[in-house]
Amino acid sequence: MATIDLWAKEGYLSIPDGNSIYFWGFSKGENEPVQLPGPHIIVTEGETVIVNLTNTLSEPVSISFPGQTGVMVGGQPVHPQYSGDQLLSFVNYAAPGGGTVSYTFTAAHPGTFIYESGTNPHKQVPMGLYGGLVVRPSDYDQIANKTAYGAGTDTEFDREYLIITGEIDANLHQAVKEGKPYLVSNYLPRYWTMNGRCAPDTMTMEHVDTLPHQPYSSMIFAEPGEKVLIRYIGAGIDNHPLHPHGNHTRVIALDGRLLRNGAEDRSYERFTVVVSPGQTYDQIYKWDGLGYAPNNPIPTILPNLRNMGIGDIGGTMWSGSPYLGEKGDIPQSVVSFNESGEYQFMLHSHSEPKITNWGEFPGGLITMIAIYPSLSQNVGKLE
Ligand SMILES: [Cu+2]
Repeated sequence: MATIDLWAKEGYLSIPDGNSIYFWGFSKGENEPVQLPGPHIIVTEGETVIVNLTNTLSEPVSISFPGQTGVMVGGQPVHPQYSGDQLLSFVNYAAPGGGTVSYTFTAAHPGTFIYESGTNPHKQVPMGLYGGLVVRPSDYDQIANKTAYGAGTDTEFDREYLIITGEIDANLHQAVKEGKPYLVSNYLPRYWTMNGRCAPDTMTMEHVDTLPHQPYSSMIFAEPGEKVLIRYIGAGIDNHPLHPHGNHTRVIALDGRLLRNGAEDRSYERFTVVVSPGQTYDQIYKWDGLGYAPNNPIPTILPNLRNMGIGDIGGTMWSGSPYLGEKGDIPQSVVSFNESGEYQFMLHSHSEPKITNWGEFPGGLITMIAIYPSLSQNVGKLE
C-alpha cells in the first residue's frame, strides 16, 4: 500500500527572464515547499494507493486521476459535486482553508499517467495543480528487470526520465493572485515549461537552491547505445511537437497503454511526438552514433581551429575530440563545456514561439540530451 500526502498551496515560480509568477501547486506536506509539477507519485501495479489532499487555498480543490478506475472517496466512487444546480467540482474536493479529502484506488495497469485538479480545471490546472503518476509493472526490479510494462513487452530501459509540459499565461496568474475575473477565452501563454521550468533552467540540475519551487530537471543523460525511457505528460492546454536530435524515438505506449497486440509489436518510430493535453507518451530513445565505438576507430578529420566554436564566436563547443573517446589538446585558457568528451543534442518544441520566454529566444520548451562516454548508475533514476 502506498500512502501519499499532497497539500495544495500557493507560491512563486522563477522564470529565467527575471519574472516571478504566482502559482498554485502541490507539496509533499505542511512544511514542504509547494512545487511545479507536483511531487512524482511512483507506485507498483496492483498496489492500493491512498492520496490524502489538504487544501490551503481559497477555493475547493480536488484531484482527478485520468486512466485510473474505481477511485473511491469514503467508500463511494468519486462523483461530481454540486451546490444546488451549479457544478462545483468534477470529483469530490477538499474545502478551502484546510479541508481534506482522501482518494483510494488500485493502480491496475503499469504506465505513465497525469494527476490534476478536477475542480475548475480550466483555471486550476494552468495555475499549476498537476503532477505525474508512474505505475511500475508488478515484476519490476531496479536491477534485474527494469522495464516500463513488464517482462516480455520489449520495454527494457537503462535510464528513465519524465518530462511534463505546461504553459503559463501570466495574466491568468496575476488575476488569480488579485482575485480578479479572468476570461478563459483570452488564454495566451507567454511562457512554456518542461517540469515547471523554462529553458535554460530546464537544463539545471534537480533540487537546486535557486529554484526552490521547481525541483525537477529535464536534462537527459545517457551512454551510447543505452535504452533511455522518456515519459512525456501534456499538462497544459496546447499541443507541443517535441523532438530530440540525434535519433528518432520509438513510441511504446500512449496514455499508459502498451502499443502491443499479443505477440504483435505496435510500437513505432517518430521524429516528432505531439504532446497533447492530458495525454502521456512512453518512448525509448537510443543514440548509437554513426559507427561509434568506445575505442574511437573512425578516421576523423579534426576541425580547423576556426570551426571549433571557441573564444570570440561564442563559447566552447568542442572538447578536443569530435567523438566520445580520447580527447586531444584544446587551446590554452579555453574552458571546455563538454569537458567529459560528451555529445549534446537538443530536445525541443518545433513550434518556435514556444522555445522563447515572452518572445525571447532561447527559452521555453528546450532541454538537452547529453551522451557521455560513461556515467554513474545513479544518473537517470526517477524518484
Ligand atoms: Cu530540432
